Order: sequence, then C-alpha cells, then structure tokens
Amino acid sequence: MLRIKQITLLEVVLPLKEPFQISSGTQKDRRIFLITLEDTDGRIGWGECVAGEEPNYSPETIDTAWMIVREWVAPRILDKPFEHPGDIHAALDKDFRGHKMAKAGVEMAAWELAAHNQEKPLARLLGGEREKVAVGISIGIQESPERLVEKVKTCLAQGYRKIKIKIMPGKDVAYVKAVREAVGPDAPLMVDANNAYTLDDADTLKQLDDFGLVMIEQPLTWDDVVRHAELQARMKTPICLDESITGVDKAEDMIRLRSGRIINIKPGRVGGFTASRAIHDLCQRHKIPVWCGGMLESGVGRAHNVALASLSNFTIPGDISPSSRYWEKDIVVPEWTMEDGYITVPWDKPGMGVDVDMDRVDDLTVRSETLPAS
Ligand code: OSB
Ligand code: MG
Repeated sequence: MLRIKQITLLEVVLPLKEPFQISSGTQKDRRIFLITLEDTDGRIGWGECVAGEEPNYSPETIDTAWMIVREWVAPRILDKPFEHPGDIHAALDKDFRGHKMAKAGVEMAAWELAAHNQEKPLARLLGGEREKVAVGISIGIQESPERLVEKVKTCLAQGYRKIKIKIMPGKDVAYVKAVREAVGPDAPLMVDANNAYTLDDADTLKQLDDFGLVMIEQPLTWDDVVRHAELQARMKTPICLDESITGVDKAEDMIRLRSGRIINIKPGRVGGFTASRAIHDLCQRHKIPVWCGGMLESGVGRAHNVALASLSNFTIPGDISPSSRYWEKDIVVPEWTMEDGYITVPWDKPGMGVDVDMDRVDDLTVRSETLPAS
C-alpha cells in the first residue's frame, strides 16, 4: 500500500558539456525537474519530469509541468491510498487530458517508492529481465559533414551500439552519405528529424533508403500518424515514431495504419511506467521492436530508463548514454557508466539503484516547492 504525505518539486540547472542541436532548437543548459514523494513511513521515491525548456518537442514545458503537478496532479495523489503504483496512471488519466510529462514525473516516482517499500530493484517491479542494456548515442546537428563524420567515428570507437544522427532540411542526405561512406556498411546508423519534414519532402527522404539505416525517427509532424503511413508505404527504411506516440492508443493507431515499424518509448512522454509497459506489451504481441529514448535526463531519469529498458521487447539499443556523455558531474552516485557498449542494470540494489547526491542537488537547486505547503 502506498500513501503519499508530501511531494517536493526541485529545479536544478545542469550545464551540458556541449550544446545539443535538433531541428527545432538548440539546448545549452538543462533545467532538470526533480520530484520526490514521501510516504507515511518517511520513505522517499525519486522521479524526473522530462518536459523541455521550450515547447519545441511537445506542448509541455518545465514551467507548465510544474504548475500542473502543483494544481492538478498532487491533489489526486496526496493522502490517497493506492494498492499498487500501477493504479496511479488511471487516477491521473480520468477526466484529465494531456500533460503526460507532468503526470509521468509523479507516476514514476511512485513506482520508485514502491520498489523501495518492497525492497526490490525497480527493474524487477517493472517486470524487467535483462542484466545489461545496450547503449546508443544521439548526436546533435553538426556544422559540416566532416565534423559529423569525426563525431560518429569517435562514438563507434567508444563502443556505442547504435548511432543516431539528427537531421534537418539541408543537413540530411549529404551528411548521412558522408558518414556511411566513412564508417562502412555495417555500422548501426539511424536518423532523427524531429518533425522537420512534410510529405512534399518524400523524394529527399526516399534518398535515405540508399544508406541502410536501421530506422528514420519521426520525420513528419509531432502528432501525426496518418501522413507517416503514407510515407512508410513509399520508403524501405523502417519509420520509428517518437513524438506521435503519447499513449497506448497512439501505438495502436500506428500499428493499425502502418505508420511505422518501430517505437521509441520514452516513459516521460507517455505518462509513465504503466503506459510504457502497455505499449511494450502491445508491440511485443505485434512483433514491433521497441527501444528506450532519452530526453537529456539527469542520472535520476536515466535510472528509470535503464530499468524500463531491461524489459524483454527492448531489443534495440536505447538513447541511454552514460552520465559523462552529458555532464561534467551527474547528480547521482554512482554515475552511470558504459562498458563495452552496455549499461549494467542495478539488480543488486532496491529502488532505482543509485543514490542522489543531495549536497550537489542543494548546490544546483534554483527553485523548490513542497506540497502540501508547510
Ligand atoms: O527526439 O529523441 C529525441 C533530446 C531532446 C529532445 C528530443 C530528443 C532528444 C534526443 C536525446 O535525441 C537523447 C538522449 O537523451 O541522449
Ligand atoms: Mg526523437
């Protein structure tokens, strides 16, 4: 049984080691939104809300999510008894549209807390089974094909098992061609357009079919599943949907309409772990492989992603890179490290498997709020 007595919202600012550019914007510092839930026994569960600084990935931002957690999510959770963390999703979804990232930040913290209560690793509570998860890297848009080739070579040498290249109009075919020629036919390459194209660009996108890409992620509009079906019918390369899949219903739409053949599951985007597991199971039944995406999370969100990626149908390497790829120093101990292209799932520890470095969090905190107000 879970009964939450207090919810704390924290904003910490972590500077990225290098700016990260996608087709819709560039990021230098990450405003990290952390959430803790405290139960009646004083136990703590950690969550991270992945909403961005700007509404360029989804309509949510850290500031809308903060308000929504305070005004609408917290009142549905505080002092309410829940048999199982799996019951929270329904409580947050009833007559409450959207705001999946705000909901997920709290929902995932409840799972983390429940794992501590049951003295189980979070991966076990979620039904995971892998000992280690394969690691990919997402490389931001570079100023020239040469720069990109250098980056990709370095990442392959570091052992990454999938290389995702961000693309946008004007920085697509020539960039991918240069990389493919430099690294040979077997390197696992994919691209992610973050909605930068329309069906009018189909001829350009079809040129990407020549490069043996593992997939092309979200070429068209962020909430589209209809046009993606038309594009998929015209392309050999599997389309993977990211932004469009905001819940299990959208995953069903994708499968029914054949809008894509792979799904990038980000638990923060779909409302948390219950929805992630439902999408995972649906895809498994339909032989659709899934992988765990990333939102430049701190070590807390990374812990949640690692636990989720240990489920059996996560058969493609995730955007779950080690802490050092993003930050000079993470906010968790130990930091997340990669060995031979894998991150080890912390099966030997209860909860998310890492501790939050509270001194560092205190140093970096720019805003905090405790609910109910004390
Ligand atoms: O589209 O997957 C994306 C980061 C921010 C917003 C959207 C995306 C991304 C990434 C980064 O690709 C993946 C990571 O966290 O390493
Ligand atoms: Mg993406």
